[in-house]
Amino acid sequence: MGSTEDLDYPQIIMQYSNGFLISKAMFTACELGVFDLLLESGKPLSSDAIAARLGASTIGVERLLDACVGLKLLAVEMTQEGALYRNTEISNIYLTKSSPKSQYHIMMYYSNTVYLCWQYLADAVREGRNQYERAFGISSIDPFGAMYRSDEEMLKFMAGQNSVWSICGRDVLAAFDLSPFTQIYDLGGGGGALAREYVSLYPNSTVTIYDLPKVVQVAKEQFVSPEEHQIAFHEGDFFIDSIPEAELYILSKILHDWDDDKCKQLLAKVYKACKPGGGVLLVESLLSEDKSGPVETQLYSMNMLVQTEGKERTAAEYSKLLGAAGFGVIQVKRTGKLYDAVLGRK
Ligand code: ASE
Repeated sequence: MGSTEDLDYPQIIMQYSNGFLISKAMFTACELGVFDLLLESGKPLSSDAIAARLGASTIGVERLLDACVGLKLLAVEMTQEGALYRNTEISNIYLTKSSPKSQYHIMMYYSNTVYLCWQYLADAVREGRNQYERAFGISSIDPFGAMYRSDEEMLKFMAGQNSVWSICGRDVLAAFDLSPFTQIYDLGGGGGALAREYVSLYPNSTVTIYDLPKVVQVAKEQFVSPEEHQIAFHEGDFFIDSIPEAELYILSKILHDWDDDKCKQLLAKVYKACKPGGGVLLVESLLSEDKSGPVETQLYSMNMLVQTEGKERTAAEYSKLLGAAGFGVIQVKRTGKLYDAVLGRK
């Protein structure tokens, strides 16, 4: 502790330098299906068996498995037949595709899309704008046009966003007693995982997912079953088309995509549509008032720079935007998790 060794190469600098190696090792094990195979198999497997089942090289797979053991994503036991690998409990829950709390899809989005954008972080910082042109050779005038540049990209984004709500959804929806509201619009509700959490927490409610037509189409086909009667859909662009009347509007990770002007425009439209006594629930990752943390939120804000027109904000900044649109009583609840909740009342 506190030796000159630490000063030569402090642990914190080494950890940060190696951060992307850690992410990529975990993402790659997910992508190749290591955790799915070990879950399915129900018994520990050798690197040879895993390589064969994954159709990958033994040399590569062995190295990946050992790194996962070092990262505590796998456990290894030595037997007479050699090393046998198995999932840890955390890997079973979060890294397998089929688990209800799977983070597989958000990891694939990070690994294959976010990662490419971060290649141009220096350019984003110099220019103060997103980097779709450099990263993908496409116009960045409409950030969601760029993010949804193909059906495959859109699907990856929707699945990724959905996976976040399987772990954070309940906390943000239970931050306030929303049971007085029964008619809800989830603006930009995408794949519907938050809507699903909502109707399960508040059984008397109906949630309408308002999103772009192509998003709604994919949500109906791939994410929400027609048996989920409390979830409905509305196709439109909330900046251009009208917003129907409701008691509560959810804007979950929407305002962080846009600059203050666009946020004010959208909130003013929501205020106009909102029933008296109704409200708007913002679900966002809040920065502390002096912006000194949390570090995850600061990093997300960098990501908003490379991918969108927005940024992460403080509770005071969101309150100001809500106030400018006409919303009165504004309450803030920090959940202690990644996403927080801000409620404005009309
Ligand atoms: C958006 C959310 C995300 C727009 C682009 C995004 C996420 C990744 N890229 O609204 C998920 C949240 N994660 C981060 C890093 O913000």
